[in-house]
Amino acid sequence: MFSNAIVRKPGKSIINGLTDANLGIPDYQKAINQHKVYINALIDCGLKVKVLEADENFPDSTFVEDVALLTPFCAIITNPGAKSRKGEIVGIKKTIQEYYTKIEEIHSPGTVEAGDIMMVGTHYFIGISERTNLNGAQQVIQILKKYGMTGSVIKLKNMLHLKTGLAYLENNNLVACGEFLSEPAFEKFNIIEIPLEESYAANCIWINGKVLIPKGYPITYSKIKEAGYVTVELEMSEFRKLDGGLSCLSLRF
Ligand code: CIR
Repeated sequence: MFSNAIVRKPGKSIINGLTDANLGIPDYQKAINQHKVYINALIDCGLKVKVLEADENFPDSTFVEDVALLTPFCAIITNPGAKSRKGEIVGIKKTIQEYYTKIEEIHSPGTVEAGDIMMVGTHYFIGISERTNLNGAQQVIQILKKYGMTGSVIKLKNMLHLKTGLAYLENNNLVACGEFLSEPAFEKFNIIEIPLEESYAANCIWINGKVLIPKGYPITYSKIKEAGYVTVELEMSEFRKLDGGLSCLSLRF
């Protein structure tokens, strides 16, 4: 169960965020409105939400998930692989100090973005991607070990981040799409398969028994409902334009 979340409001500079999506430039006002609804959904899931002010220096800083990994035993400040995002760690570190006394950091040449890390109990799957390298993943695994947890790596082929195409919904249920459907490391899970045409919806989040999914993905919606979850649909159009999904917009702990 989670008790807290940290989010950061999108800034006007969101129009300059990194993207490969080809879906156009995000509309600032719409992004703000979608972000407000997102915050309310987190509150409805029982979370106390800390809302950080926008940081105009970092266009992608609303995607707070990437700059820290918050475990029950320690926090890890990452070292983003995207150059324009490296400076985001300064602001998040200050906030995390309000919640954690045990704070670890990833150092160069290691790079890690925590969108590449999926928690399954005390085990963490770490994607090796264009943003997270093996050195960074090994640093994470060493830190996890120190606190009695474990980690293992998964090599990504096409996805931006591991959780772009995966979501763990507890109870051994794993939402998976594309390259992850044939990944041997995930064979032991009950796979909820998301078809390629709805791949964006594979990034959904389990929070205290409810599952938040993006609006407009009917197959995903029915599959997750059929699996027995209370599902909440949220409009994500503006964040999708920057390759950002539901998990990216918060740190949940
Ligand atoms: C980026 O490319 O870094 C942002 N535009 C999107 C980050 C999405 N974060 C995530 O998947 N965890």
